[in-house]
Amino acid sequence: MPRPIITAALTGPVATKADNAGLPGNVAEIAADAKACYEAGAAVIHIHLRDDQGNMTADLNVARRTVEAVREVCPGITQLSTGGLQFTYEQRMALVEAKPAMATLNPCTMTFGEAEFKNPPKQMMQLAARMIELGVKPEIEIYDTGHLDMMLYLLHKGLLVEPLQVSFVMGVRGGMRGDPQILSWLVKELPADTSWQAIAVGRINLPVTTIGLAMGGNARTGMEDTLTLDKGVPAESNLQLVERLVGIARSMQLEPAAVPEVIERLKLHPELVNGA
Ligand code: KMH
Ligand code: ZN
Repeated sequence: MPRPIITAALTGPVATKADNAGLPGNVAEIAADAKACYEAGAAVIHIHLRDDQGNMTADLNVARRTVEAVREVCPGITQLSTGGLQFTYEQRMALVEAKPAMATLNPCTMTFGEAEFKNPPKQMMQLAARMIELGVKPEIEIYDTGHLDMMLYLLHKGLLVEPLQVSFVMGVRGGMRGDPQILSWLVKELPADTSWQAIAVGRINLPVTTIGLAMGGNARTGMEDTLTLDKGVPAESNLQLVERLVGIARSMQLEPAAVPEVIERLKLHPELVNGA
């Protein structure tokens, strides 16, 4: 089995320090968490931005400073989210201009709990094309089975380049549930050489993550995906969640993939990993 690529999702688009005081709340705290999680085995650092006042933001200057701050403290691969629910698509698209090594690409519009997650096809395809121009590797977020067909359509149109890097996001109200049978069907439909992980939101986070690892997938954890270690037990930090996940992987004799291996496997743009 390939070594799993571990991603630490540090912040997310919803939770704040009021929900869990361990959440990083500004650029410096995000960089510090990135370093700690990298040292614990996470090769990829998935980031939703926070400004210096702790606000969620899609400010390109904050994006540039954040990518730079993470690169300064560790060689972890920066993956910026373009998925902020509260920003316009234009603001979200512009974030790739900060030239992270990776950024998310959400292929379809959907209901997202109480919110609408708008990913209009025309602009989403412009974003995919711009990512190819810049050499930013998309992390394609699949929340439902039809999103996989959209991804295959983008590949057919030349708007995605193989190898694909896919997250199956399960458990969002409005998307697919965290069902291992759905996951095994999705994995079967992937083009050869696709790298994938199962992300599960909320209560099913740990079982679905573990099933994904056991099936040969990558894995993600962090305070974007869960604020608790167990029912009623808040997670203290992103580091604690990454250490737990790395422990689960190692208990299955799966050593996390190191950054150079991830660069090679995902064909990442070397200059964007090390800083242009
Ligand atoms: N927040 C997760 C449900 C993104 O950042 O673009 C999915 C996610 C998407 O991580
Ligand atoms: Zn995210």
